[in-house]
Amino acid sequence: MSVQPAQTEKLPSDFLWGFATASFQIEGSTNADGRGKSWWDDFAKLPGKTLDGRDGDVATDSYNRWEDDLDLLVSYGVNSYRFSLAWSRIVPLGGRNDPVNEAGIQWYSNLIDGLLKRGITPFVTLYHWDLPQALYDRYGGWLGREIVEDYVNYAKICFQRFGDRVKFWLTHNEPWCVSVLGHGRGVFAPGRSSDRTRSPEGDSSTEPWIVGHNLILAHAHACKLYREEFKASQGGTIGITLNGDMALPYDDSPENIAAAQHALDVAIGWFADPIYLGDYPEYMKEMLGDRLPRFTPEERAVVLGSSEFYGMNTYTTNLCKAGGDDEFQGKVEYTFTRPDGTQLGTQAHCAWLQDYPEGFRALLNYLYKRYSKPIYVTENGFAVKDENTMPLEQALADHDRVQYFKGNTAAILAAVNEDGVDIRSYFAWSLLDNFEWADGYVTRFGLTYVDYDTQERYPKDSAKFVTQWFKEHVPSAPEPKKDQAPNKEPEHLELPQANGDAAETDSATTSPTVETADPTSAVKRVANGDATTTPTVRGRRPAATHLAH
Ligand code: PNW
Repeated sequence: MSVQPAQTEKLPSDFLWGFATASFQIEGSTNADGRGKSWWDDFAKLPGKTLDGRDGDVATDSYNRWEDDLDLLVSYGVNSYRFSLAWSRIVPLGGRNDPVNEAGIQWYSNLIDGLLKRGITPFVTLYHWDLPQALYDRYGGWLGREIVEDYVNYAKICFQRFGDRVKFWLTHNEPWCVSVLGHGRGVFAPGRSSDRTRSPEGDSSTEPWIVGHNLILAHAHACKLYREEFKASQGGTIGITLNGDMALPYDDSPENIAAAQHALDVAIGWFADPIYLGDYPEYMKEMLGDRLPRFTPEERAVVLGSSEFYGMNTYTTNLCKAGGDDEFQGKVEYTFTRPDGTQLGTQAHCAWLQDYPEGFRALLNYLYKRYSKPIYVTENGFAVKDENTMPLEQALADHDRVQYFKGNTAAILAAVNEDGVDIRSYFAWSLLDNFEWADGYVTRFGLTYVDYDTQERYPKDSAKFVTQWFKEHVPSAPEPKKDQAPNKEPEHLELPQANGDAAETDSATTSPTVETADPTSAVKRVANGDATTTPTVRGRRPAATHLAH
């Protein structure tokens, strides 16, 4: 009798995997074909704003080399590619009464056709941080409520012009970063902060919360529009993607257990709770009082349920101690050093990132339990320490990045097959080394090395690992039998069900809390599948529940 390979060792055959990029980080050609300025264009040129003093004018030159980049994707064997549209290429001045730039639309249209021709599913972000400069000059960008209408107008153009071919939409990338890094810490465009050594204007105590509110409303209204006017005919799905790293208590003390939950509330719950559960977390209301805007009943009705899935960008895990006055971390201190003095994982080039796959698995479980939505992992990656100063050969042998992806792909597999988490995509950040925002080109996140003098691309060992891993773990979709294949128009391609088929948890509106103190024990219990029994979901075992109750 032949033994079939165990199903549990695989991901579903419709699992999307590939690499992610963002327009400003790769395109360059900032003056080409009628593109308007984005607020990153000039910000990056201000002295001291990027580590190496370099800007995004050339980046990886992908505006010119897009076909080579698509061929690179083919060589990696991906079935999907996540990229973003530059708002200021499509509406150069950004606003709802401003002209549309056909040349910009054409460029993205060619890119989308190029992907489809190669059998690669486009996964498109509408806003990955490159706001048209004109909207900042006009009313302060995300600080002005008018942005909601302008964003929805831009989104509508994208649905109209690309929605016949694009079936996966992300409204915003990482609104926490736009709010906090752009308007609180002042390290990303537009660089606003109360710190007058950093910025001549800004109020870090109020502006990030206003910006966050407007980002949520813009997201929600774009989703509403998509569902009312496009979804039925185009058959796609739409959601937001949030950054957020696992937060584990530093030790067993009740205040540190609470601190880990507070960290999650501010990093993730700030955006996810209104969108999936209906309101800001209680902890944020307490912490901020009337500095936190409130949703009117009308707003709440648009916001709640706006995102059809959970878009997840995650990089690391933090150990949390109560204390400090940093509101952007929920008045919680982060460390990678355990009580016994050991490090949580391997240190990356950037201070905020260590490798800890157990945390990734725990976060997948936490999010699935708390928000009850299918999860699309839209970013995950690692920057090897000092890679920028290594000779090419050495940089290509990126052992630490390979280890990172080994751990996190295993975590995905276990979360799907052992924990029952409904995960539908994995995009490694990033296809290429690229413009890493305030880090300039110093920090390299690519699985492909870019020589910035020649723009040559060289696959790193990590690209080879990821490619091979997904080849082995995503079964190619079975060819439909002729007599069973319905006659489908492209716009009725079968899509993963985005609505209402996630775990039916009994606690969708309660607040699960991080319940355990010793991070390793929390994670071991996840790994051991030591979960409370809940009804089986979609034929898979239920999500582990002990990080959430
Ligand atoms: C994400 N942090 O940004 C972005 O979506 C990408 O554009 C970026 O290149 C990538 O991660 C790597 O940094 C982040 O400070 C930027 O915690 C900063 C942080 C997290 C994510």
